[in-house]
Amino acid sequence: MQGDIKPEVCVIGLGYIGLPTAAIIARANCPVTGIDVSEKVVETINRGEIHIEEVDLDGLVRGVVQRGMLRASTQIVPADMFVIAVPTPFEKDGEHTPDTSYVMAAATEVAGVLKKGDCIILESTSPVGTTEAMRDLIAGLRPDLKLPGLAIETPDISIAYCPERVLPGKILEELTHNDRSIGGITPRCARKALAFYKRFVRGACVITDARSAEMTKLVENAYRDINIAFANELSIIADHMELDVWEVIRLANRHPRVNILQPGPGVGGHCIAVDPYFIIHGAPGQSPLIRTGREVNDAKMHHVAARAEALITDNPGIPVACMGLAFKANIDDFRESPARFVAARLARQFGDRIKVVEPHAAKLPAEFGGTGAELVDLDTALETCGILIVLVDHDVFKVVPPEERARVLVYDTRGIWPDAKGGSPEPGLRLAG
Ligand code: SAJ
Repeated sequence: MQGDIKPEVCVIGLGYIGLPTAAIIARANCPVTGIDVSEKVVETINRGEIHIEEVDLDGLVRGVVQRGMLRASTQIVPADMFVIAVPTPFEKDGEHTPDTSYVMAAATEVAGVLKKGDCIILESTSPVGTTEAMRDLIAGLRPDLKLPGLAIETPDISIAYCPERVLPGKILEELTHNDRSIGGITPRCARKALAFYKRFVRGACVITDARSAEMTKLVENAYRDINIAFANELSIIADHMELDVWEVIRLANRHPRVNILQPGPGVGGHCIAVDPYFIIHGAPGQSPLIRTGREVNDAKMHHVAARAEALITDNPGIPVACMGLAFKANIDDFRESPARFVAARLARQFGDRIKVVEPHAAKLPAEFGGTGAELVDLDTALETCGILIVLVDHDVFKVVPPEERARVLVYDTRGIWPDAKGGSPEPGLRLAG
């Protein structure tokens, strides 16, 4: 753009969303300061290195740091645009109450350096009303500034909610190409945020209000949770009726308007298993389906663990391989993982009979300590274990040929080996569901 003045940008929170976002804004030639509470994270990024695993992120960060477009700091700095990408976990009350304290802490920091004309964008997944609550907090801290939606005069500051919807493993591609909701507290705020996102987003940027944008993000993940719950419930029904759930889903999906997702050992990660509760918390009496979806997916994890326990107990002495710990295929993220839950429960019960195969892990997580379970590579597991429990559909597991798993018992919770039901000369037992 001719005569284009690049805004100075401050991205607060340099995690799985904040760091890639900071890097692609810097790539669009806006100078970015990334803020994080961790000294270690800040030092790592300032060396041009990264502290998280994500495809192509290392090269991008190295490049923008070397060009001087991205630097990290523990201290907030004045800027024109502030992008807040901090975690929104649950409170520790056991009630799945959303904890927005990190968002409010970030907003408090921003308030300290805010000047007329600045724009604040919240990206963290948040309960409906959080953006307005953040605005109210800033209004209290900075009575000298006119905040949007509180007075009829033209506000000094713009505030918007603009959620991301990227998939781990494809973050850079999806940050650039996905459509985005741009939810302004007022239409003027939305227009200001829109002009900013158009600098680095190639997908459509759709303007709305902040509350609708907050709800949209939650609804997307609740929708997926309920659809996975349907698949998981089908798998338990099929198990009860002695049907092959994968076959039933494959056939049903040939209907032009049916698209059933895949059953698994439950739903993991920090989004799909979390965000539906933000809706439930806001409307507890109005959300029975969303609540039930969560319950069905959590129950599937326990169903799988119980099924595996029965198989191992019925076959005493045989070594068991738990295949996978990650919350989904081909990633190194073990947080909130149903596979990890199942494997750890089996390790506590069956001790050194349990071997864990996880190509993305250098060691077993802490809860395996003292159980006797050990981390082994895939070849060792295939050579020494008589029971294989498939918990994650990593590509490297999918390509194990039938002859390498012919004389073993298989409990395949992901349906990665459709041939295992009788395709090999000495067919392995295949338990679905
Ligand atoms: N899963 C199944 N069966 C399926 C699909 C997924 O059991 O058919 C399981 C996975 O194994 C995993 C969990 O669900 O345990 C979640 O995996 P995912 O790939 O569905 O989603 P996430 O958590 O990696 O990312 C989601 C995405 N949301 C949607 O697809 C609606 C992503 O676009 C969001 O940006 C992300 O949540 C987020 O940050 O909110």
